Formats: sequence, structure tokens, C-alpha cells
Amino acid sequence: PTLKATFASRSETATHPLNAYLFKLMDLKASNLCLSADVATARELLYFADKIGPVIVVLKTHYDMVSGWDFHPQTGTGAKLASLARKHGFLIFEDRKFGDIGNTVELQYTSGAARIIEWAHITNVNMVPGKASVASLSHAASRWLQRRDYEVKTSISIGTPAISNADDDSERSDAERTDGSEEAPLPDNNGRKGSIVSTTTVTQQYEAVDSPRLIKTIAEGDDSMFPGIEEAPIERGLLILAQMSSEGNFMNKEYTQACVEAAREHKDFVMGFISQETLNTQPDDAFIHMTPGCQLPPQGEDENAAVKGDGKGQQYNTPQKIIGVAGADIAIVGRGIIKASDPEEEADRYRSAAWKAYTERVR
Ligand code: BMP
Repeated sequence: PTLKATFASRSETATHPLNAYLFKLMDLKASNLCLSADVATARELLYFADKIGPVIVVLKTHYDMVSGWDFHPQTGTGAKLASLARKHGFLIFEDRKFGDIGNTVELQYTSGAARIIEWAHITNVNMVPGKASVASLSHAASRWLQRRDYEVKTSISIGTPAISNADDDSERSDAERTDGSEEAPLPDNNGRKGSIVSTTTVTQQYEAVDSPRLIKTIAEGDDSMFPGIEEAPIERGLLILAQMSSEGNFMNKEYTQACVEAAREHKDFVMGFISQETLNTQPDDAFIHMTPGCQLPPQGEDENAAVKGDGKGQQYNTPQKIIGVAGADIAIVGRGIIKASDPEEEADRYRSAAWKAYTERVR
């Protein structure tokens, strides 16, 4: 039912606020391209986010392959990505593929060092353990939103005690320093502020950090926000991994159908699917579909010629096949862009091919 509908019209009828935003962004940027930023260092990740940001609508991350990821909630890699997302106009999608019992995925989503929920607008789930994992992630997201609302209403001040250990140390007289080193000491029971009590306080204050305000802080004085669109809504969204691009995967029709059912049961949280084709079959299905396993033949060759796999199980289709024939909405491209000799130019070649497939589809 959505094959002929334009992204602009789907923005109007979307049930999920992030879909409404994303479809509008796609229309505005003339882009249905997602960059899969599969790089080994945080430096490269931020480099690509900044360079390719202008031509994409989603930046997909695998934070767990990135070394040098800075976990600081206010100044770390997640916060920097969020700031770039605002500047260039794209959503951040952490391709975490949660796949465990409900209680575990809730904790993995909201806590730990990475605190994915704080910086990723979108994440995804591998529904093998059952539908409960979707319900649990949804529950975790609404609790997170409630806590944020509460914090905004009561305006808890954030403060910076977590990073003020170094300052505390510098306030001490040299005689008090143990070894004269520049390093801030870890909190311990002997330190002036390093008691167990203050460690707990620091943890609580980390808990109180909320990303929209921190994004604003980072972006303050930065008027280069992507023009024509407001900041992304604070809501969080989920994609269900319903089909895979890899050879011999075990996601059969029945499994895919169960994913669709789970999505329909959680429309307020599930934006859509990672799939190889559109899965919107009922009149009121309004899901978005993002498809990996996408490459173009080398420049100068027939744009619609078949592309070989990567020899490690990955299979590729062209944007024309993915968007034009299979009816997906967003093409996800990793190495096709990242490994190109000119990634910026290549990203625009992908954007243009995927957009052409879309415009021809809705014509
Ligand atoms: P590439 O374009 O370099 O092949 O990268 C594809 C990206 O999409 C990888 O990050 C991979 O983890 C992801 N992916 C995929 O390839 N197939 C799927 O079915 C689901 C994925 O998330």
C-alpha cells in the first residue's frame, strides 16, 4: 500500500514521530540513503559522519567495533555524533541487533558504558528469543522518556562532578598529592572527595544527564543546524530485523511474518524493519524499510548490472533492485562508500541512484 505513496505524504500519515520526521527529512534532502559507518576508530567514525552527513538521512553505527569510543555522556563519541546529526540532518541508528531475554535487552539498551538509548535515535532487535524482547525494549524506552519528562519538569541540575576529580586534585596542596602525577586519582576512601558516598553521587548525576539538553549545550553557538527542519523528536524507535542479506540465513517466511505481527503490536515504538523488501501488506501498515546488502557496479559500468558478494556471506543488490523492485525505502551502504577512493563523491552517486529508483517507483 505504500509503494506509490511519496515520502512527503507518508510523513503526514506516519504513526511514529520519528518516521514522520525521517520521511520529511528524506523529502527535504532528496535522499533515502543510510551510511553504514563500519570503521575501526572513533576518529574515522566522526570524520565520515561529518563528510557524508550532508547526503544521508541515517547514519548506522556498530559502536562495538569502534576503538577509542569515548563514553563520556556529555562530551563523548555519542554526544558528538548527536551534534553532527543535528548539524547535517540525519538520525543515528545503532545496529545493535539485541537478541536476549527481555530483562537483559532492557539493561543492554539503557545502561552499561555505551548507554545506547542516550545517543541513538534508532536501534534494532534480532527477534529470535521471541516477541518479549520487543515489548521489553519498548518498555525501557517509555520509562526513559518518562524519567526525562520528570527531570525536565523538576529541572534537576546536571553539574559536572564526574569530571571534576582532576580539579579536586589540583586544589590539593602538592604535599597532599601522593606521587606528583598529573593523573586524577580514582575515587577511594582516603581521598578528600573519593569516598564511596561521592562515587554514588557521581553515578546518580550521570543518571540525570539527558541528551536533548546536552545536545543543545554542545550545539550552543553553532547555528549551522540543518536548515528547513527542526531537531529530531526525542522519542526512540526500533527496527525489527525481519530478513537478512546474508547467504543461507535462517529467517524464513514464517519468521518474517512473526516480526510483522510484533511490529503491529508495538506501533508506538517500532518504526519498521531491516528487510530485503517492503513488508507493508495491510492498508494501515505504515512501516519504514531499510535494506542492507547494497552496492553499485563500478562507475562507468551499467548501473543495474549484478554485483558479486563479499566472499564472507554478504550478498548485494543494486539500489534500483532494492528500492525500485523490492519496494524498500532506504538503502544501507557500507563498504561501497567507505572503501571508495573518494567516499564523498561515491556517497552522492549512491544517493542519486537510490533517489532515482524511488522517484521512478512513485511516478
Ligand atoms: P556492507 O555494505 O559493507 O556490506 O555493510 C552492510 C552493513 O549492514 C553491515 O554493518 C552489516 O552488519 C549490516 N547488515 C547486513 O549487511 N545485512 C543484514 O541483513 C543486516 C545488517 O544489519
